[in-house]
Amino acid sequence: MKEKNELIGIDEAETVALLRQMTGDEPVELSKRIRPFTTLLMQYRCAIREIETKLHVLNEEFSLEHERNPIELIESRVKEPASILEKMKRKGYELSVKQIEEKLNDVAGVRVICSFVEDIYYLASMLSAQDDLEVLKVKDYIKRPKKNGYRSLHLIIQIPIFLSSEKKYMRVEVQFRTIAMDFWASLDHKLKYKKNVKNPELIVEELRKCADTISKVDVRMQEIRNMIEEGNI
Ligand code: 0O2
Repeated sequence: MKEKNELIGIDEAETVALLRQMTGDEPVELSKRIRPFTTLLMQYRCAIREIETKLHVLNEEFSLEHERNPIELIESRVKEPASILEKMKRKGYELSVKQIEEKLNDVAGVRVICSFVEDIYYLASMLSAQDDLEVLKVKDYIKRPKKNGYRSLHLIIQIPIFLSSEKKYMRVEVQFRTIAMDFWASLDHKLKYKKNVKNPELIVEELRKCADTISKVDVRMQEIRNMIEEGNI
């Protein structure tokens, strides 16, 4: 029976068969060769679980104290093998498991969709303050949006996972954004795949304008919430 490794989302037998077709190597050899890669992906999956648990704890505690959830949704993924290989090639890195681990920050990704902009900074600072992890890099695309209008707060976090025979530090990219920022980013992502767009500059400019409008709505929503909490309305 064909077994799919649900945890890492890779069908190992299928991958081996594909590689065999491409290289003509024996399945046993190939299976041995891809094992370090599938092991690495499993470890990233475990690191994601650690981060998710921390976020759920913060969400539970906050909702008990404030009677609302700061987190709307958490979406996690381990980057697809094809995207990993594409990024390694694009950046000109040597293709090896060691280099993937050393060079890429976003093999493990956690996206936290928040209700309000203030919730993003609250959660990010609570998470960053935890003493079993280290924040390696912060990219604040909310305070400094990308030229195309993209907004999110990105943290590269290093967190330990406890395996049967070792403690290993893994990197996870955590993206925080509001529902509105997520709405924009997912449409932007879809539109990027559209081919033969006649006037790409115009589309880029229109998308940037939409991002600015959405950002104003986020600010207004935050103000309304503050008014309600202060009892002014
Ligand atoms: P996917 O499908 O989400 O994995 P780095 O070398 O990692 O420091 P990089 O990769 O340019 O440099 O990092 P950056 O700028 O922090 O962006 C990484 C991720 O942020 C992207 O991952 C997207 O998820 C998101 N992102 C960044 N810019 C944009 C944008 O303009 N539009 C949208 N929709 N998302 C964006 P991937 O690997 O591109 O894709």
